[in-house]
Amino acid sequence: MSNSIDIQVPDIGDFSDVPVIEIFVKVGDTVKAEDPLVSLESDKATLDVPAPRGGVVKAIAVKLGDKVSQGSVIMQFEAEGGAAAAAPPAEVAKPSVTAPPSAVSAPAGLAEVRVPDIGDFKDVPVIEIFVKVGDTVKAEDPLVSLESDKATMDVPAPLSGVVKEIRIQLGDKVSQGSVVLLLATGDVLSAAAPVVAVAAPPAQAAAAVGASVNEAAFALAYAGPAVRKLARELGVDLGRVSGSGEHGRIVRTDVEAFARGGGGPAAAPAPKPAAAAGGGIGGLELLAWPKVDFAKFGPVERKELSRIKKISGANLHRNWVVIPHVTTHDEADITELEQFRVQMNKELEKSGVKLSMLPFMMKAAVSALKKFPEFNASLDGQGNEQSLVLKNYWHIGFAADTPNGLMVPVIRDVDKKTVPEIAKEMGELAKLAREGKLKPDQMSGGTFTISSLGGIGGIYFTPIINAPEVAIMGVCKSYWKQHSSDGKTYTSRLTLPLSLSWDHRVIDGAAAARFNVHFANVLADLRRVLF
Ligand code: CAO
Repeated sequence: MSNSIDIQVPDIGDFSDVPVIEIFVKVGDTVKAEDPLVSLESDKATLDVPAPRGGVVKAIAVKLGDKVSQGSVIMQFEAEGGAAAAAPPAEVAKPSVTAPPSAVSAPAGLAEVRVPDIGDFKDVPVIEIFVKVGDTVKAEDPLVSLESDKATMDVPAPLSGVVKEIRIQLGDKVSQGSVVLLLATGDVLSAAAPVVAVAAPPAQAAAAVGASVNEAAFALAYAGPAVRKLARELGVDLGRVSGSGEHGRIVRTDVEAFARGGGGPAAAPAPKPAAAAGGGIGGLELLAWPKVDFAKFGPVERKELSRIKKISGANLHRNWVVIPHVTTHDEADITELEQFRVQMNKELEKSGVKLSMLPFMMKAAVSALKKFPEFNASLDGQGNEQSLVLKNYWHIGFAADTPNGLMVPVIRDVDKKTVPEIAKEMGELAKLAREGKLKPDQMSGGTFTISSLGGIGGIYFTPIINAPEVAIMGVCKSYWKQHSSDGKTYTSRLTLPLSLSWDHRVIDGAAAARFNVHFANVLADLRRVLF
């Protein structure tokens, strides 16, 4: 009897036709259960497929770039202990994130969702629970958030299903393998679960204060889970490793070469355009941060930075360092628009929708972005391979001030929505942001951001670009300004100060000035939106 078994891609959520980006083994290798076999990359996540059991690799059925889905055969193993030792059904009935995956399907049941590999962290408190019993979740929806002294991370759902029981409470301390909740799954279950997505949206990325390893850069580095694990084992600061894989992805050999003391592609040379590559920023040789005993000079209190502040801080810092920002100031005459807004608010009084200036600005932004498409774009790739991705959709983010810090919800397809529709959605998203309930997909996909301090004050400021976007419009409080077209007669006009920050790698000063003029002209006369 042959004891050869097929190794298949396990349940990988909603992903199908995902390319194989790395193969970790070769024919003849002996592997242990849970050793990574291949790495897959969708547009949302990088996942490793671990060995469901130990054995010797007899054949590899895929090559780099092949597209696979759940059930695709990737390898044949000569199984340890013969075919009779194939994954026992008992293990399959209660799959968990950390359990060795099985390619075998089993009847519907309860999945125990456990804390996945979270590096060296142990006994980390649960700081947020995003779901309740009865909620339906999709694979990769965040379930709970953990916060150590170094990092904040979300545990995503490994499978789709319905939450049956929550096994932890806020403040409970958990480690890898701790059961978080029970999930009732669909008709077909696999014991496998995707390893935590490393290409996770910023909300899932760890923000940190590093000692020898820069945790924020580590979290942002473009690498798969197996490579991250290896980097942890070897004590390699991933943020300083250059990737030799496609699009600058860091592969095993890069980490190994770096650990050996540099050389080859992993020598961590000059700072790379991390915003485009997804990698960390190396090469900044700065003085150590001043260490001051503040209490020597007077009484002090110490306050933890909020989770949002840590995450947004790491992102803002990267964007500010990597992007050559320039800010161009201008002003818009909104005298007529303000009258129209007041009038429309009277007409809409019963609808419950209240219009501020911001939804009108969103419409003006779309008009300007359509006229100047390089503002609705992102840089992709690095070096000679770098190109500009021009987007044919107009999703506008807006900075929202929340008790926990700055968040940027995104309104999709602003071009297709009316001003009251935008205002309503903005109100809902701002409320969710203030309650800390925004989901990652409500903060992703933006093509341009508006940061309005108009309700508060100020005249001009220099907003930081929300990478990978290439421009952001900052707006301050409108004020009455004396205006003259001939230097003799003056009229008072309601004036809105504008501050457009733009990425000088993509945009030139003349284009930025034209963008502002068009934006201001549209606000001065909204009929221009039609052109
Ligand atoms: N000039 C004058 N008044 C303005 C104005 C402007 N440019 N923009 C808004 N206002 C007024 C509004 O009309 C409203 O007046 P009433 O109370 O009389 O109706 C008041 O200011 C408050 O507006 P708002 O802030 O509630 O509404 P908004 O649509 O303008 O903004 C939101 C919504 C979520 C963007 C805003 O509340 C917010 O959080 N802004 C801060 C953004 C921020 O922090 N940016 C900095 C990022 S960089 O660190």
